[in-house]
Amino acid sequence: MANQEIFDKLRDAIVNQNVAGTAQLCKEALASGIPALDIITKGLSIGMKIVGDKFEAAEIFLPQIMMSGKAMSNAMEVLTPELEKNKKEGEEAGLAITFVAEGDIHDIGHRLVTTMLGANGFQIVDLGVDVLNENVVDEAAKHKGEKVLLVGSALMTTSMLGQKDLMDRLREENLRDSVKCMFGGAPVSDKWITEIGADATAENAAEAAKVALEVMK
Ligand code: B12
Repeated sequence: MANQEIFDKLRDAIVNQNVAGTAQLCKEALASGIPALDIITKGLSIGMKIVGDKFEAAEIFLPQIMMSGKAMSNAMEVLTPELEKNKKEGEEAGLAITFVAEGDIHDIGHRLVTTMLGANGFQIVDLGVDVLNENVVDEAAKHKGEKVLLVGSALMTTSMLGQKDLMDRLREENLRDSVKCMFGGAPVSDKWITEIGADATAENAAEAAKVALEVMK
């Protein structure tokens, strides 16, 4: 089967909420030599984008997105160990404190970004989802003096606004100069990053790892 056909099948498995079958398709794609990152970016993520568009157009509803999300999570269980196989040993890029913004439980992209940073030599502290800014600030304070990158995800326009508050708190606590700040997720733009005085963003997990290494140099 041509690779494009495989990517289309992966995309459709997500769109059709194929909870049991998506992980199996990933195993088959890996067995046919397709890299895990291509399976995600050229297949599964395109399916998730379609699901989001259909939700916005009220063609599908929350139970359906939950099933697609479950299919994606199952797929990530198969793919994460593959992404970690290419881990760059011995390269200490610094410590990445990763988290999803307060009020936001979308964790698929967050987990992907966290995995890619780990695979690129970062040590990881993963604070999880729906994280209060005060907890992020506390964690940053704990590691003052180390090379620290804050890595925040927000998938909703509402939760993204909390990133400004986080930047303000870091300044108030005199921690701004001891950490780099990278934020991402669909609503985050370069303009927003400049507006709140953060350091960087990136469109996807692979880019996030590249940009993170650059920022920490
Ligand atoms: C799956 C999903 C869900 C699942 C989440 C499952 C899970 N475990 O994560 C469930 C069903 C739980 C859900 C719930 C809700 N959702 Co929802 N959801 C989605 C959906 C369809 C896909 C998100 C996803 O996983 N994409 C796939 C991953 C791989 O991509 P990603 O997250 O964008 O991450 C990539 C990049 O953004 C980037 N990135 C991510 N993080 C970071 C961080 C850094 C630092 C960097 C550099 C890059 C980066 O790299 C990632 C990998 O390449 C989106 C639609 C969309 N197009 O995004 C809506 C969407 C985000 N949801 C939405 C909404 C409204 C909700 C609900 C409020 C619905 C409701 N009425 O209850 C709730 C909110 C729950 C909450 N409090 O958080 C809206 C948000 C609208 C807005 N602009 O505010 C969206 C956009 C749908 C829409 N079009 O309306 N959702």
